[in-house]
Amino acid sequence: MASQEIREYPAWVLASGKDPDPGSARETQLILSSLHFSFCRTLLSQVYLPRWLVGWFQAASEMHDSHAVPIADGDRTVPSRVERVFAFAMETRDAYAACCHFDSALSRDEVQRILALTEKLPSEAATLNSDRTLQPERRQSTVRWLHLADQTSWIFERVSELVRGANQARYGFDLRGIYEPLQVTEYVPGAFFDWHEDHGPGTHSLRKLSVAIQLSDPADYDGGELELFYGFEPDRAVRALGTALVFPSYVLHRVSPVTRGVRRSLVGWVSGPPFR
Ligand SMILES: O=C(O)CCC(=O)C(=O)O
Repeated sequence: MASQEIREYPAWVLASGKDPDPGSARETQLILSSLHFSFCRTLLSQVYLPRWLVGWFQAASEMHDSHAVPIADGDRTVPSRVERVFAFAMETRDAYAACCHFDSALSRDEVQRILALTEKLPSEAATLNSDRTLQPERRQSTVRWLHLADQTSWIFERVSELVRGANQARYGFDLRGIYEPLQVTEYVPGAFFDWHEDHGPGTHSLRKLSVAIQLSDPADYDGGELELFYGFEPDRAVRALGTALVFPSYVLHRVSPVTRGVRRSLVGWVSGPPFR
């Protein structure tokens, strides 16, 4: 039936509430197209929408369109498509940065305290993903886990402070807290961690900001560069002991193979409801 057809109209049809071809379109059919909203399009074509809802949609769109920059399209005037995409008010984060760097986030003494606490903990081979698979071709190192306890709470507080600051200044993510133990990673010669994101399926879908703090003196090892990829080429993290990096958990990063000595790092993840 003609009224059931999904027709490919430019997106402004919904925006303006005007039908470019009033003879054949049904008022209850909302037709979206050129922005590839195929999901919405299919959904809307399958359901009956009450007239009041359609009217509300159109009124909301028209209110927005009064601010839209009109562009000429033949003999019609239509709102620009860019304006159309931003149909509802959204705030941009102009201060967004793919990575926040903190000099001396931990003092030498604090690093020593963390290493002393960690020495007593069992060490295990580092795994990948939330199902914790061993993939030595992608990651080789050992890890120890610092759980929240009286002796460790100051470390969690320190990590939270860093992340809270970075989040307020840069990201504005909806964060709820540190839901995983902190990881102390040890890289001996040959150890490395290939390009990866900390974000992913399962529990990792809640990870939003990652923190990595250098626990080794740069003179004590070679290689073991922490690199982040968010532009056109990798960026190297500052190696100085106590330096912290905070970055969105979806940013690609890696640790190149250590060629001499031992590199240690403290890594944490701050979580919140999945990105939406
Ligand atoms: O050792 C580091 O600095 C970073 C480790 C890392 O990328 C991770 O554990 O996800």
